[in-house]
Amino acid sequence: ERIPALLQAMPKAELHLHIEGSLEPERIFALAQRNGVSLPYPSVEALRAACAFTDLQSFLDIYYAGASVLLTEQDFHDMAWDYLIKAQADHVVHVEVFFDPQTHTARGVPFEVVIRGLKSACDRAERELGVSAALIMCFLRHLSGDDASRTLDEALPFREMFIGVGLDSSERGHPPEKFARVFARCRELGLHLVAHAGEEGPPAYIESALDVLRVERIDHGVRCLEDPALVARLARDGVPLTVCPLSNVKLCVFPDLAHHNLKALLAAGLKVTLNSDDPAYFGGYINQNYLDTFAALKLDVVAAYTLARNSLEASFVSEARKAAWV
Ligand code: ES4
Ligand code: ZN
Repeated sequence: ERIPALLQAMPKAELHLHIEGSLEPERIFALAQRNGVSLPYPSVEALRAACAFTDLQSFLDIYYAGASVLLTEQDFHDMAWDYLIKAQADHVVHVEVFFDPQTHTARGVPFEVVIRGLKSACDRAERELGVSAALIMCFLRHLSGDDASRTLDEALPFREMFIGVGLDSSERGHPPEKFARVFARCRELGLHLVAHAGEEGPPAYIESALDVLRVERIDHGVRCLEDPALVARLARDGVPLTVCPLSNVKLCVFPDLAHHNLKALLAAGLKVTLNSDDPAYFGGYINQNYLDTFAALKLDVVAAYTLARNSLEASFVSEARKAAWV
């Protein structure tokens, strides 16, 4: 078969990757030891066993526990560097990395420690790996809009170190409207805007992410198919969806990859991209998402090129650099 070789070798962009979700269990335990942090799991095996998720919240509980071992600038640098090495091996030429500052500042880790550690790894990847890497700061939607606004205040001295903002964490019961004011501020600052919507939440959240937050991309968005008028709008406007198939299966959005709606999303003319979300928790990095999804859905070479091209086009790099890629 030539498709797996093509999927692996194709240059691609990763646009939906939570850096805290790239912490492998072994690394979590090593950092817990190094930093004297105690974990609610006695061993790597116990942590892995706890990773039988039933929904988004059951995952987030473990994800936040895992992130609690991160304390120093070096910790954040090492985490991002580990990921960037793997991205290079998967022929990722550009990545837009999500990070969750509130998870860390709430534990007393200064914002500056988080962003300096991550940014130095991104800059190093550009120099040493030939992978371009940019940061997108995500607000936690289970917290308040005011909390997000205070986080933006803390981030302002580091404005040049990140390219955009996003919205993640528990979706149900936390509509985009909660974050209208902080996103308006971010827009004024010239930041790129994205939001998780339509992963577990209803299509109406995708609509309000577009209309109220004015985002440029939708993270996940797979539930858009429940609203044909919304699908028509997303297709007409070429709004990219950053789909994460292995994540969707692990969080029980679909029973298995064979039942994933990726094919229907593509058939509807949507600008779909494939991404890994939280690779350490969901069973694979970006190429694993491509390989397993293509095998399960029997996708062809045309789909491979379409998805890779979409990922490059949907990225926030300059149009000049895009022209050299595609
Ligand atoms: C996340 Cl899969 C997913 N959904 C929402 N928020 C998240 N944070 C990390 N992974
Ligand atoms: Zn996500």
